[in-house]
Amino acid sequence: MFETEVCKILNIKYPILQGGMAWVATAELAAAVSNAGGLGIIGAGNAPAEVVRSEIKKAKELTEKPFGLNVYYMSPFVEEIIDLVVEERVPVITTGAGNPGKHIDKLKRVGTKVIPVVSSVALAKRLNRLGVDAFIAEGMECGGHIGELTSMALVPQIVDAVDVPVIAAGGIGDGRGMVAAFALGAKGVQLGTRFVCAEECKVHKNYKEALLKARDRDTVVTGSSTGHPVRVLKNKLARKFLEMEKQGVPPEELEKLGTGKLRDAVIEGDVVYGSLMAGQVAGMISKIQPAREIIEEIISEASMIIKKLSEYRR
Ligand code: TUI
Repeated sequence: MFETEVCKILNIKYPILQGGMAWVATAELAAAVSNAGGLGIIGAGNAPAEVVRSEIKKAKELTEKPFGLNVYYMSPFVEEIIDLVVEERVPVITTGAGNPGKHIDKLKRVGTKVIPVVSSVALAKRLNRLGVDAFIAEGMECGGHIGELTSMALVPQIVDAVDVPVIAAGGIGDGRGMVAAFALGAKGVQLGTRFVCAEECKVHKNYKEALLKARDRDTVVTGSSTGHPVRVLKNKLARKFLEMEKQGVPPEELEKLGTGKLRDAVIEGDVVYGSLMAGQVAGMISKIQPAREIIEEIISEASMIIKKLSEYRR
């Protein structure tokens, strides 16, 4: 069930990807997702290549299945990270916050699948011509660094613009979201926030508790004025950031306010002055579960929904 082109390209059982979240998506989480039949993805974030190398090696010890690495293109270490991907023969990379165009040939030569995250049709069209393997269309319901369009509007427009499979991300928290994404033309889904609440995710317990407590309107977008909008759970840091933006504080100063705050939340458990990146689905996540259970639950919900929907045709 649900064996789509995405499964074939990535050599996985279920077309479910775990977002490659900086600081959050470690080898343990990625391996657990891959072992459960999805694609686990390590988040390189701004980490130096040697730190990322040790995560890749750990993932290889924990799983025989394919896994991915998310390469964050605003990182100062992008070139070293790409060399590392080639050296370690990482099976798949997803790329965020930039254009991976110049690395595609090099990666294809060693068989690494390249899946850019896009939030607009223009970038998708450019990368489509360079021969990427698939796209992740990321709506603004996502946590972290986001674009402007909602998944509902973005996904079908990306599907129409490219000739490789599209994976939907943003606003997907369960089997209902998966079926909705498939209705829009997606051949796979990526979830971030739900996997932060996986047992194997090693974020500080305060971060998980904040997610479990969150309600529908508890995320906000900070940084719209700096050109780097970021969705986070509301807390003192987010309120201070928004207040300073309203006062017209210059982008450089605002960027300084955000530096290191994701680490403070993930590692130190600072839920007051840390950056609690989270998607709009935070309000529908109510328990900590093993990654395998999350995946199996999503698949079984999705199959039941499709069965029910088919009754509308009678
Ligand atoms: O990258 C993400 N989400 C992220 S990165 C992140 S780490 C961070 N830490 C502190 C402050 C800010 C971020 C947290 N969440 N998503 C992938 C994504 N990429 N969404 C949108 C884009 C994107 C944006 C612009 C991709 C390409 C692009 O422009 C490239 C071009 O050439 O036009």
